[in-house]
Amino acid sequence: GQLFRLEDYRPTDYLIPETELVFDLHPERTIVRATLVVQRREGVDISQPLILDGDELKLVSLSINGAPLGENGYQATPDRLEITDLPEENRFTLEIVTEINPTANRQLMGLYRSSGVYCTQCEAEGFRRITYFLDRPDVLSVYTVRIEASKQQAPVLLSNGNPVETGDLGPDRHFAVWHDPHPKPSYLFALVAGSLGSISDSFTTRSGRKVDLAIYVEHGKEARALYAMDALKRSMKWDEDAFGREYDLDVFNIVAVSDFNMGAMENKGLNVFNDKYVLADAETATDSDYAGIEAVIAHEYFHNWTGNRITCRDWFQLCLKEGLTVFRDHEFSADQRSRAVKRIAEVKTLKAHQFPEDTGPLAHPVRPRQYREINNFYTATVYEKGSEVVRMIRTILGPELFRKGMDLYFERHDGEAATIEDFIKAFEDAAGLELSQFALWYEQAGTPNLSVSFDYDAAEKTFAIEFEQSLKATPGQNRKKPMHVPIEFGLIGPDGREIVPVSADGMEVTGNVIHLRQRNETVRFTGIEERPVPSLLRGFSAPVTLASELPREDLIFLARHDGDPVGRWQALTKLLTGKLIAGVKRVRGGKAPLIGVDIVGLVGEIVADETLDPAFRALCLTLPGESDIAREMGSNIDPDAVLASRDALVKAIAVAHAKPFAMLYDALVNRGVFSPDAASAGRRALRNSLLDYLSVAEGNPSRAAAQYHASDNMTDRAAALGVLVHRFGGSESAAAALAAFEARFGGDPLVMDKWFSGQATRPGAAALDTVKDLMRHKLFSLDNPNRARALIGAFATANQTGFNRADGEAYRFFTETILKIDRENPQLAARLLTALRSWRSLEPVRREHARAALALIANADKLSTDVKDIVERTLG
Ligand code: BAL
Ligand code: ZN
Repeated sequence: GQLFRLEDYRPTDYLIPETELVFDLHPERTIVRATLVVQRREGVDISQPLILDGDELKLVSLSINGAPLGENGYQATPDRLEITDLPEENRFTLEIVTEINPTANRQLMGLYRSSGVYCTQCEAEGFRRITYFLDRPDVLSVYTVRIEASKQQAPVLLSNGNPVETGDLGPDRHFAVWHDPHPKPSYLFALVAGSLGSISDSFTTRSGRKVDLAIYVEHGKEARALYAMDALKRSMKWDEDAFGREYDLDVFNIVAVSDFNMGAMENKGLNVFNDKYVLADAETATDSDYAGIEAVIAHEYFHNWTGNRITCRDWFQLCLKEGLTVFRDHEFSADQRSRAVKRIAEVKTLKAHQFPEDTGPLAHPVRPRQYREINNFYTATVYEKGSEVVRMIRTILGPELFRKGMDLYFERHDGEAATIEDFIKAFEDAAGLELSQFALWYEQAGTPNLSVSFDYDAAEKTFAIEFEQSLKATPGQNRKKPMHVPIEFGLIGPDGREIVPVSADGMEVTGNVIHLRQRNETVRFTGIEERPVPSLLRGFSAPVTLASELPREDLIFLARHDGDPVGRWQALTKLLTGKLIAGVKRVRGGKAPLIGVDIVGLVGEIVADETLDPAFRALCLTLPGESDIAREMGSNIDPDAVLASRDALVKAIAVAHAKPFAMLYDALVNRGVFSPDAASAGRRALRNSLLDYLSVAEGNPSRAAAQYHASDNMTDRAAALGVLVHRFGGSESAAAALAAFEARFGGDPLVMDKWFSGQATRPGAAALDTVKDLMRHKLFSLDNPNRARALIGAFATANQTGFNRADGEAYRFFTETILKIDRENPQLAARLLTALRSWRSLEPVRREHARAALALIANADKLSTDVKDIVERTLG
C-alpha cells in the first residue's frame, strides 16, 4: 500500500460545490447518476486534469455540460477517473453514471445490502465505491439526492438533510428526494432504502425549531428502540445546555442495521447504527448495553457539530472530531449517571485498550503523521487518548475558559474543514495562553511514566514532591521531549481531612493542579503541620503511568480515605495489582500465592460500606482482570500463572467474607419493575459481582443456576450464565442454562452474541474446541461483524488462557480465521488481528508460536491492504 504523509497535504485544484445524485436501486445492478458542479480553483491552470477517486467502479457514461466526453478526453479504471478534456470555464457540470452491485458488496463499505435493506457506510473512503468523486474530507458539497426503488422492497427511502418530495413511478416503483443545505464532505453521505418499522417523536430546540425524530428498525423491534429515542432527546438537550449547540435540520433519522463494521456513523441528519447500539429492553439488553446505547447515540448526535459542521481537513486530523466527540459523550454520560463511576470506567477502558496500543508495535500519535490504510487508525489512541487530551485542556484552562475556547472554535470554523492547530489556537486565544508544549500530546506516541518521590521535613513544615517524567521510544519516534502534564492532587492529613498548603514553590501550581513541564521538577509545599499522604493524579488527570514511592500503608490509607473516588479506586487497584503480580511470580516458582489479610479485609470493608455508591463498591470488588495484570507486568507473561494468582485472591476474599457477602446479595435483590437507571444498574453490578465470589466460596453452581432461572432481566441472566460457564463449565447446570438460553433467544442474533461470547471466554485450553464447534453452529456466520466479534473477537481478546494456549494451537486457528474473513471484509479482519499486538510480552514459548502465526499471515497470498498493514507493523 501507498504511504500517505501529513506533510504532503495539498488542497485540491478543483472543488465540487454542488452534488446531485440519482439512485436507481436494484439489488444487483444499481445505477448511480452523479451530476456535479465542478469549480476550478483560482490560479489553477486549465491543463490540470481532474482526477477523481473510485474503488471497484464500473463507468457507464460521462458527459460535461451535457455533451458526452470522447474517449480521448478521459481515462477510467475501477479506482480512478482522470479527465483531461475540460472546458475553459472555471465552473462546469460533470455527469457521471456508474453501475454498482450492492448485494455483492461484502466489505460493508459504500452501498450494500444488509438483510434486504440498502444502506451506506462512506467513512473513511467508501463514497468512491458509489461514484467517482474527490473523496476527501476537505471537499465540501451541497447534496440533493433522489432515490428510486421498488415500493415493496423499499417503502422507506432516506438520505441526508430534509425531505423534499416523494411520488410514484408506476405501480411497482416510487421515489423520494432529499436535500441537505449544509455543505458536507462525501464521507458523511448516507442513503437507506428498505422495509423497516419505525418509532417517531419530536424535539423542539431552544430557539424553537421543531425537529421530527425517527428511529428505523427491523419490523417487530420498534419497542426496543424507545430507550435510544429517549437517549437522543436527552443528548439534544444536553448539547444545548453544556455546549450551546443546537440542531440544524427539520428531521433527524436513525437507522439500525445488523451488518455494520463500526458502532455507528454520524452521517448528516441520517445516522446509521449497528443495531447493537439501538435495540434494548429488559429481556434482551444488559445494563452495559443500555449504557453503550446512551453513549453511542450521544456520540453520533454530538458529531453534528464536532465532525459535521466543523469537519476534518484530512484524515490525519481524525482525532479533531473523534477525540473531541468522545470527550463530549463522556461528559454527557457523567452528567446522566454517576460522574465518579463513569470516570473510573473510562480509566479502565483507556488502560485496557489504549495503554497496550501505546506500548506495543502499533503505537502511533493521537494525530498520526503517516498511514497506509486509514481504516486502521480508528483506534483507542485516536478516540480515547484523543479524548483525554481534550480533558487535559479543560483541566489546564478550567471550565469557563474551556467553554470560551470551544465557543471560539465553533464561531471561527463553522462550515470548514479544520486542523488540530485550529483547535489549539482557539483555546490559546480564548485563554491568552501558549499551548505549544501541550500540543506535543498530539505528536508524541507512547504513555509517559512519572516517577515520584516524597520528602516531609517536620522541622521546616514542608512537603516536597519530586517528579521525573520519561517517555519510551515508539515506532518512528526515538527521541521524545518532556510534556506538559497536569497533575490534580490533594494532600491528606492523618485525620483524613484535606490540607491546604500555605504556598507552593518550585513549580507552577494552579488550584489543585500541579503543572509538570520539565523532565525533572520538584514542588515544595509549605505550612504543612503534619506528614501528609499525597493523592496524585486525581480524576486520572493525565493519561500517564505513575511509579510512586508511596509506602503500602499510605496506599491503604488512600484506599480508605481519599476524598476523590477515582484516587481511592486507583490506590486499591495498585495494592491489588501488586498482590496479584507477587502471586504470579510465586505460581511460576511452583508455590502457592501468599494472601495478606489486610487486603482481603480492605476489600470487605469497602464492599460493606453502605455510605458508598453500590456501583463504586462493585468496581472495587471486581479485581483487576487477567489482561490488566499482564499489562502491569509488561513482559514474560504466562497467562496460566496469571489466572491462578487471580483465582487464589478471589477465593481468599470469597471465603473470608462469605457470610456478609451472602447477606448483601440477598439484600440487593431486585424489587419492583426493571429500570435501566444508573442506581439500579449499580445495585445489579454489585450483586452480580457478589454472585461470582459466593459461587467460588460455595464451590457449587446452585446459586448461579437459581439466579439464572429466576432472572427477570438480561443483566442478571447473563451474569449468572457467565458464572456457570466460566466457573462451572462442563457442569450439568452450565449445560442446562446454555440450552435454556438458546431455546429462549435462538431467534435473536444480538442476544445470541452473548451466548457465543460467554462460551468463547471460558478460561482454559478447552475453549478452542468450543469455539471451533460454535463456528459450525447454525446461527453463526463469519460474514456478520457482530457475530465474528462475539465469537472470534471475544476469544482472542477476552480469553487470556484459552487464546494463549501454550501449544500455540489457538493462534494457528486464529490465523486461518483471519485469512478467511479478509477475503470478504478486510476492515473486520484487520481489526480482529490487532488482538495479537502484545505478542512480544508473552513468555518465550508462546511468543514464538504467536510470531509464527503472524508470519503465516504475512506470507499469505492476496492480503488486503488493511491486514497487510497491521501484520507488518505488528511484526515490525
Ligand atoms: N465516525 C465513525 C464512527 C464514530 O466514531 O462515530
Ligand atoms: Zn465518532
